[in-house]
Amino acid sequence: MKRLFVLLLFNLLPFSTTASTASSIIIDDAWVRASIGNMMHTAGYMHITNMDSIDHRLIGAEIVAPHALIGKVDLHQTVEDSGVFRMQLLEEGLLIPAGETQILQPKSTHLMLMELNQKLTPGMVIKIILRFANQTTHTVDFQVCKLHHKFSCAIQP
Ligand SMILES: [Cu+2]
Repeated sequence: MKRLFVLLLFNLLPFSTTASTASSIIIDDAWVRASIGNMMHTAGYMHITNMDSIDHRLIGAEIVAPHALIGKVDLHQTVEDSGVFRMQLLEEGLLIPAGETQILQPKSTHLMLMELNQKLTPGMVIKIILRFANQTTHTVDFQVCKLHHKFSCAIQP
């Protein structure tokens, strides 16, 4: 029986090697800005580090928890156009070059949480699935924080 178990483990090894592609992406400082007033949209931020030797691309995200929270998530970038800040959809997703970190932060690249059915208040934790072009996913806990310049209340991993 013990021998069979060892054999099974060996059989599983090739799979775990494949799955390591997912862990080559490291997410830190994930937080979502608390809702302002009656706005039913807000933004999410994080640092995405690609430890891999090949580029990766974040192509989508969706809210998975809390269960009662409904909303749509897009990838946006903020661009300045003659002194006016506008948000643009990143239609081709966000490239995370090999060995580099992409920083999603206020007035820059962000996750846009829209059409929310409830307000997000400090202390809440929103679970979001990040989808990458190589078909791997990453489920990340985003701490809801008040907006504070260059500060996030995100839980350090
Ligand atoms: Cu936006």
